[in-house]
Amino acid sequence: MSARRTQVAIIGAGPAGLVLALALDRLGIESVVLEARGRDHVEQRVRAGLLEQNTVEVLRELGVADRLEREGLVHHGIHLRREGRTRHIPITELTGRVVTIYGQQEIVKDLIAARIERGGELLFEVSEVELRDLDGAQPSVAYLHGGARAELACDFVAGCDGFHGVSRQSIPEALRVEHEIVYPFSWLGILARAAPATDELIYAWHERGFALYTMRSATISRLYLQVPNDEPLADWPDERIWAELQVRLAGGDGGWRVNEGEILERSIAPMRSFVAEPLRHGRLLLAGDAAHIVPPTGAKGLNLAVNDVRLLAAALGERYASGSEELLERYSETALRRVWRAEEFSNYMTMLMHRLDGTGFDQALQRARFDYVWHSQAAAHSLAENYVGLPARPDF
Ligand code: RFL
Ligand code: PHB
Repeated sequence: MSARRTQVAIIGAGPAGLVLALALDRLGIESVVLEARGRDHVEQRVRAGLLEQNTVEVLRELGVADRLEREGLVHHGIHLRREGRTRHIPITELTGRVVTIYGQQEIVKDLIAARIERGGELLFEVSEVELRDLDGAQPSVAYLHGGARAELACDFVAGCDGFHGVSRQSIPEALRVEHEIVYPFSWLGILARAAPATDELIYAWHERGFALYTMRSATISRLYLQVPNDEPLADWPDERIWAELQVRLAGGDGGWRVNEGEILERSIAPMRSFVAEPLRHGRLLLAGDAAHIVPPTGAKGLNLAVNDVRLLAAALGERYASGSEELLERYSETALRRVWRAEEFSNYMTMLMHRLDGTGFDQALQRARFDYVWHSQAAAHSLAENYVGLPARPDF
């Protein structure tokens, strides 16, 4: 058994854990990142794609945005479509801010490369991770790596291990409150070798179900379809996926079509809203999907993870610079403010855009909300401001 020590043990090398490691490094705080999966796996995992300006600014400050700035696609608006009619939301005109399309796995590659280049520790394929003595002044993390057991003593543990990680479960149930909505639908997502037939994202409501047209580059499209929960992927051969996308995304002008191509990746993800409170238990601090999940309709999950660690790095920075734990004590409350804003917006976008099987009342409310966004500048402005992300502040 090897025994070692660091200042902050970071569990998980997703966007939250990696951004935190680089931010702490900038502040002269040492950390070790422990990741369950292999490097290839985390670098290939296809997930988010839409970054708020706040997120890009954090990555830029950390010196990891060069490739993002070369290859990312800057967008100034989105299209909402329903029954063949399209409402353009001119995000930049309304808010002065932009969003950027750049794949999460590309960010993860850039973050891992920077971590290794800067000489920080990052262990892959770590198993049997166990958090110990979180209540005391001397917590530690026990784990298995390369066939050997090890124990890492630390001052703080950052739980950045996603929704299925061990960190959140390490908070005693009696001290944890969990809020959850499980939606009665999932998203089937594909990545395809096809030039996007749209310059901006299209969110489409359709009586057969929601569809989203997004992209990764000038030659790669990313598309999503609302499907029932527990839908077998085997029921969706290529032809069915494309036919459904053509129907659901169709515009009013008959000639326009989704560009089809080789499907490079496909998966089905459930839709959930989830918040665990508080984000702090003793020396354990949760960040990102480990503490909260939003349905992807609002494109907020990765952005929230980065915002959590922006606030957490500042709080740990103050702790090591002055000994004051004031910001750390407020971390949970501060981070949860933006989390709940994003939970509200993601739920709103989800309920606005999906096919609902509920009562006629729910469907009529949905239509009323849609008409409001359609005809009101104030409603469009509110949607744009939430979508682009409210500016980052020290307390939000
Ligand atoms: P992650 O990315 O899940 O990383 C957690 C890491 O922890 C590791 N791990 C462990 N390591 C050590 N010990 C253990 N016991 C461990 N258990 C787990 C895991 O292997 C993993 O490497 O969480 P993080 O860093 O908090 O990042 C969150 C984001 O990944 C997530 O919120 C987004 O992908 C959500 N999301 C989107 N967010 C956006 O901001 N914009 C989008 O456009 C967007 N689109 C999406 C999305 C998520 C989707 N899916 C698949 C759920 C689209 C989809 C379809
Ligand atoms: C994506 O590009 O994968 C994406 C974009 C916007 C969303 C969800 C996913 O709302």
